[in-house]
Amino acid sequence: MNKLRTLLTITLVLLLFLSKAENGYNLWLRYTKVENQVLLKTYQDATLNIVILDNSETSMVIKNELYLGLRSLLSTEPEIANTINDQTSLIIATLNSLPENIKANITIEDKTLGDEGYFIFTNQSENKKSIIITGNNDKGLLYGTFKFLSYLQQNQSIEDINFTSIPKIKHRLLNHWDNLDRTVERGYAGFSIFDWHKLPDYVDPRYVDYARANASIGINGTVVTNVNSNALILTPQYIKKLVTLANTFRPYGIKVYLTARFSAPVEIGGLKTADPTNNEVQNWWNNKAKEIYKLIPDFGGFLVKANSEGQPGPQDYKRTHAEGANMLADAVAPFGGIVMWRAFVYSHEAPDDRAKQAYSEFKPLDGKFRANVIIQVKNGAIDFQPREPFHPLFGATPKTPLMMEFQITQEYTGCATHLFYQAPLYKEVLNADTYAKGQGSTVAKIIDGSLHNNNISGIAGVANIGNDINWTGHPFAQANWYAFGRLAWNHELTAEEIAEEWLKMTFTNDKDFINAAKQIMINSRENLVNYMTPLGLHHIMARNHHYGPGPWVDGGRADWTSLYYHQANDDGIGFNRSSTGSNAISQYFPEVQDLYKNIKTCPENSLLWFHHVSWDKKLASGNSLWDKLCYKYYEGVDSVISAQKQWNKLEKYIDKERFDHVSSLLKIQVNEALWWRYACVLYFQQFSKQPIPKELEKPKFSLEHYKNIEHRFVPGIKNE
Ligand code: GCV
Repeated sequence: MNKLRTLLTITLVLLLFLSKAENGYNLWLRYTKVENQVLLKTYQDATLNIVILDNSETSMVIKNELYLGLRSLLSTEPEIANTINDQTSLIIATLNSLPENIKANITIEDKTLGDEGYFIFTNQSENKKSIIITGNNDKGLLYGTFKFLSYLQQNQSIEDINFTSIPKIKHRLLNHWDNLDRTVERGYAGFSIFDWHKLPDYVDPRYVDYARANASIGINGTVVTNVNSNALILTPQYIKKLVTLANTFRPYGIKVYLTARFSAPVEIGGLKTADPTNNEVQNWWNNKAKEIYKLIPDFGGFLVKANSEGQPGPQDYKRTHAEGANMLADAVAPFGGIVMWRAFVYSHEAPDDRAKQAYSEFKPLDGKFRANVIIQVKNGAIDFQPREPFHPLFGATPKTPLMMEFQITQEYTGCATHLFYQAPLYKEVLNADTYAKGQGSTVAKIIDGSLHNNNISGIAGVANIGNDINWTGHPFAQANWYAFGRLAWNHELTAEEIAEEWLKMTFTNDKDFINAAKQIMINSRENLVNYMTPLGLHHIMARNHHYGPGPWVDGGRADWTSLYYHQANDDGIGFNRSSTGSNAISQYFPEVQDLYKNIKTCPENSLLWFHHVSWDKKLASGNSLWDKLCYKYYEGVDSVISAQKQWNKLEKYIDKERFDHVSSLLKIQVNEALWWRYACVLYFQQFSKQPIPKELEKPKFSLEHYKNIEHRFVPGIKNE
């Protein structure tokens, strides 16, 4: 308790110091003074009397956050007490500890709030109005407190506030692809924030701010190690280090999870096999689980990447993914742990279309997993592309819960130099209709467990966090972390609502700024698709680091080349996944097949994902495919240039540091969008053998020039 108190104090001091410079460290928790604050107007007193009727570690966190938030937002010192008196204007208490006279005014059934939900309302008793934040337990109070603060940050009216919120998804996790040496696979914001070398004794105050940020958006779990995992993390030395992280995050409602290397019993356990049907192997994992839970009683469980991209797995012993997952599930089940088993499996030795392989592997295993296993599925069947149709596994396994894996970090979408707001992408997938149980069977309803009545549900986002001062490299990349958390809590929110909240709390409440910046964010997704991979193109990025265009990438593993995906030749371009091609389309329910199967009616934005289309084919818009492809690449660049112009008009509204930072990155983005456009148009022109429409600007350089642009030491991969 004392240690935590000291840590919180250090954090407070650090925050006050850091908040002087607008370097982005404070994320959306800036808590700058809000003029004409409605709270003060409503309560008409300069002092806020707050009572927190709880004594847990989480309550201490709540107290600190309120103090930090209110004293900056309102420029007034809040008084925080343990007993209610006439002056009390804000009461934070669990339903159990609320005084009876207040409880009597609550109509909502307490049990409907679940473990994490909260209820904020205005209580009127004896001429005195007060705001009550309540829930079944202290986690709900914490989430409610952050919500309350966000009302103030956004200067929203809290007059007669009455707001209930319950998360729709149970496990809301970040996945860190962070290595123990602090490099971050596909990370573009510096090194890992987890300093394993100095753990367990040095508790970086940044861990607390990380936990605050996550708690403020409802994230309740973190997998702190890379899915390409290192068995070392399961040794006693590292488990001890993990204890410090677990203890630091616990008051914020965040559980820690680990990735489990399937071959660990051999690598660190001295066994000769990791075969999941072997008794010694099972015992090894059972004992490992016991060892972890003894030190971390609320340890969340394991995330596993098996038999994928060279990772070991049950298939090394001719066992199925279900046999592998169940062994680990049995080890953690007595302690309430879960296993998140990834469906990201494909092999270049398999003759089939990569897009089909996960479904082919997992669909037959439906119903064969233990109750505490959840299959983690990427949003699309290839790999986090700027646009992919939803993964065909969604809806296909009624007896097996599936969780979503989104990528927050921008591996294929401009690393940390492109302004790319991902909520529109996330929403497109969540809202997609799988037709698994007729119309309205959205992906969202599958992952929240409501469609198939699963008792476990989850969503994961591959983190974009590093030790850069602003956490995410690009200032706007913070919005993707924020949006992920908000949608994990409530997938019904719109991309616009989330952008607006984030902008207000991160920059300013000025309406003109919000409207303009929101437009830039919302448009950024389609702009990026247009200048990178329009009309359903995919995976045509540079080899390995995936930074910049590489439609010419060939050689080595076929399914890691661009030629495999775009299939451009003299006849046309695109991957034929219809019944005359790989027939990947057959993995979807009939209504979805109907949408995509016909080249004439397939939505243009997914055309080349499903069809090989001739260059001269007239599209619905009236253009030939070749002309349309060119127009799209040009439109993408033009829209980024106009976003840049819009941004440049916003200088007067915000601080110079962050304005300049974004301006410089937009310059890079414009140049890189041009690089993408010319490289792709010139490359594909070799096959179309047609001129670029004459009204479009001609490329300044030859294709060779673009092919020769080489980037060394791109972050996020092992560089040589
Ligand atoms: C962690 C892609 C990425 C890899 C990543 C893999 C995965 O292939 O390029 O870096 O590995 O996805 O999700 O496992």
